[in-house]
Amino acid sequence: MPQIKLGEMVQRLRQAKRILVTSHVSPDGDAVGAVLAVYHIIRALHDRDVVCSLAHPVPKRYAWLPGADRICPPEVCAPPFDVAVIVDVAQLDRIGAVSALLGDDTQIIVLDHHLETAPAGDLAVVDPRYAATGELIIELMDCAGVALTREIAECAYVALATDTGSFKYSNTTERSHRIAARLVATGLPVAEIGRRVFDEMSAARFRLLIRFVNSVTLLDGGRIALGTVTANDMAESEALEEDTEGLINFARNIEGVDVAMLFREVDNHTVKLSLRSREGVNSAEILRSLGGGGHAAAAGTTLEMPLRQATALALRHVREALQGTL
Ligand SMILES: [Mn+2]
Repeated sequence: MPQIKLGEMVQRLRQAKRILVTSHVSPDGDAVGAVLAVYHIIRALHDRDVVCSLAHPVPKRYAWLPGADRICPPEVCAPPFDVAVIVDVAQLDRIGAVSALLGDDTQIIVLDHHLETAPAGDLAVVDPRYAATGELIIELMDCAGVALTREIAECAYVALATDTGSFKYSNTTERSHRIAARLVATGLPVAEIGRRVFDEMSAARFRLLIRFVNSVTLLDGGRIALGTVTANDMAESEALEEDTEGLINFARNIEGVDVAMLFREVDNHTVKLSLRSREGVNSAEILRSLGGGGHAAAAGTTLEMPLRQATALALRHVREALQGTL
């Protein structure tokens, strides 16, 4: 019953005095877009204190979004907050250092669309049928009776366009397009947004892309594509963490590949693993026993072990999952 809960969320937002809005570490387009759309919606409800904070910096490709300059690192935000709105994630350990801003009296409101059975929070709408948290937030906006502005539209459009891979992933629904149509109708420059968000890349990202592509190997008759980004690749390319976003898609797009794996070595004992899979193979399920989360088609986790060990372990899980599938 999302509508009933959304109504209750609006009530709580109206009554709140000081509101914190946040999302997950390593923020992507949906995280940044949803945080900022919620920010503009709350500001339209009342002009009370609203603080946006993310544990990691906003990636450059989203820095032009209206309000992005208001997103602060948690160190410079002063609690207390009576309400915290957490978007695009449902677990408090995923908001990183921002969790230090939550007090015992802070009411936690969660809005998310990832597969999640036990969301944190006093009030949560978690519905994996939504392609992006940005979609849910437009429903929150309607529920609150807030008029759609160009600012809200830009933020929600980026959320929606990134999480649906430009409206081409299987999570894209009729609702995604209907919402997008409303957003575009506010006069959005879709070509310019598309260029900024999807096409443009820094020279550092290009150098990293070359290294990543060279690392990709095809295993098990081409069903598994495995690529690696080492700490050395990052340093030599002078790349930022945000430059790794989407690299895995090049591996996933190879004909015949059922599962693409990207291992990113953070340091000697930490590896970030991303998984992408075709329909019929559930990435989130594969990574569940490895502490991961996400969607059926795209999931990720962090493995606290050296790269070689992480690769062997994850590969074993993927191979087990592929056994018995065609
Ligand atoms: Mn999302």
